[in-house]
Amino acid sequence: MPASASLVRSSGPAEAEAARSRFSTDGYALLPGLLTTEGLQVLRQEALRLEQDARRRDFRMASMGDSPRHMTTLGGQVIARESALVRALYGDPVLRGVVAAVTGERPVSVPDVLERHVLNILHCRGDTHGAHTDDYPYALVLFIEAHLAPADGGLLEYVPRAAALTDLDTDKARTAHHRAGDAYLLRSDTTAHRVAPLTRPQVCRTVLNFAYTSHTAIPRATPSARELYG
Ligand SMILES: O=C(O)CCC(=O)C(=O)O
Ligand SMILES: [Fe+2]
Repeated sequence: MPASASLVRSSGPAEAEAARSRFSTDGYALLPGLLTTEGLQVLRQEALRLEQDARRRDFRMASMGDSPRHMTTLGGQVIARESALVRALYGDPVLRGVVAAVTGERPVSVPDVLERHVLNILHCRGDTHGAHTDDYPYALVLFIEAHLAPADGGLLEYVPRAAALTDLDTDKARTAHHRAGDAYLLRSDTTAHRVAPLTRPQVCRTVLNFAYTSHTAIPRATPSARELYG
């Protein structure tokens, strides 16, 4: 396995400062090209291997305003067992340094392995990861496959400083487009967010979501993770 430091690019001071400032005002920060060319290649292979164990999910989530889930997922408990690479990357000091620089807090592994690192795959027209907030404060989302132009759907939609899911349908909502190799950090427990439906067939959006908590976070558990990844 390659040293995980070679998989992730650490940012320069100006870039880190821009991300920190954006995160503190909006609860969102883009980390463009966080994965190195090698990192993207290695994680792509790993995701393709892990995808074989992933499960199709099509339901509405009652605890999140009945928002839809049409996606294929693999939970952290399987990934922890099957992927030394993802386990190592989740704990990688360079990656955690990026999270600490942007959030201003030292990231701590979430206690529930199911939610620690998950794989989310959208690959059919209409696939969507509907409105929700996460159980833990920080989500670092790494883009593994993103064969998408903005018009193809799959945009992240989020509402800065608002946890009410209904705000996603107002003009308070923002959108963000990402390419393979990009990442973003989201203040995911207090920022309503969702992924817009794919509008075309033969496009694909695969992400790895790393959840982190902090020593100051108030523990909160909803049934949502077990419904989507259990
Ligand atoms: O795919 C994304 O951009 C969002 C993922 C997400 O919100 C989650 O896994 O909780
Ligand atoms: Fe989320």
